[in-house]
Amino acid sequence: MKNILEAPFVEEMKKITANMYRQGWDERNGGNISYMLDEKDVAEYLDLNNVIRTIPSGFDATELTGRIFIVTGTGKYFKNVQDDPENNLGIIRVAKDGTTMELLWGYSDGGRFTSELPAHLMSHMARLSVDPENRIIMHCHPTYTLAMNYVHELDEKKLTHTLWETCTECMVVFPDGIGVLPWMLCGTNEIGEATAEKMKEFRLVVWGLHGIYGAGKDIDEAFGLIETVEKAAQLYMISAHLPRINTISDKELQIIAEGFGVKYRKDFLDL
Ligand code: 2HA
Ligand code: ZN
Repeated sequence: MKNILEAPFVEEMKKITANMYRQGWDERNGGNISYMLDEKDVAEYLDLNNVIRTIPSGFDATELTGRIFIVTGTGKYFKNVQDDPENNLGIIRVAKDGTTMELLWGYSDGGRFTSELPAHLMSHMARLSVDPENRIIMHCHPTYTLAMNYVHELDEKKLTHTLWETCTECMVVFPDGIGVLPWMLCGTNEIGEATAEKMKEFRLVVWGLHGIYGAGKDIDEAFGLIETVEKAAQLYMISAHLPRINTISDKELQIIAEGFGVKYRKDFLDL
């Protein structure tokens, strides 16, 4: 059996949590990531018959029975993952009943997965239903995106449009737009269900006055989506109070979409 601390998926989780912490998006225990793994990859590092303990999740994820995820721990700090992955991360498998998680590795101080597991697993189900390649759900509190939540309407079309017209690359990176939820209590099955509903349509979902969710086939895709939104939100926040002289027009947004051959939300433009 190979050393789990050298597994590429553990390495990836260490690198991305450290990077996101450095961006200032994951203060204290803010943010969480879940990454669906291939059973055969995990089997090189762990005995899949050795369940350390079982942890009830409080919601039904029967569709994901047998699926294995590496997930950040509740109350754990992104900044600490790199130095102590075994305590701050866990590898869990969805048990047959769909509501129990089998711990295969990690959470070594007796901890458990993020309180946002309902939003994560329900979002995995939603994304897999439209994109079988999806592997990552990522949540964080990017500074400018969040600042924008206080000064911009929390409307999917308006928020997407403002970001699209702020930065040429936005239309290319998230032509499918951004879903938006109003402020809701986090850590609940309700916000999980609402997030998953949006995830059927969007890879990005803003949690109003809280943060953002990104989804993707790998860490680069999920991170790249959030990073691009955050860059555009930063440009918006440092320029929105100044007189606007130039902007990318809807016609130009259409030209970008057609030039790059991306399928975009035409209903989010006013042509
Ligand atoms: O896990 O970010 O949404 C801490 C959070 C809750
Ligand atoms: Zn959060």
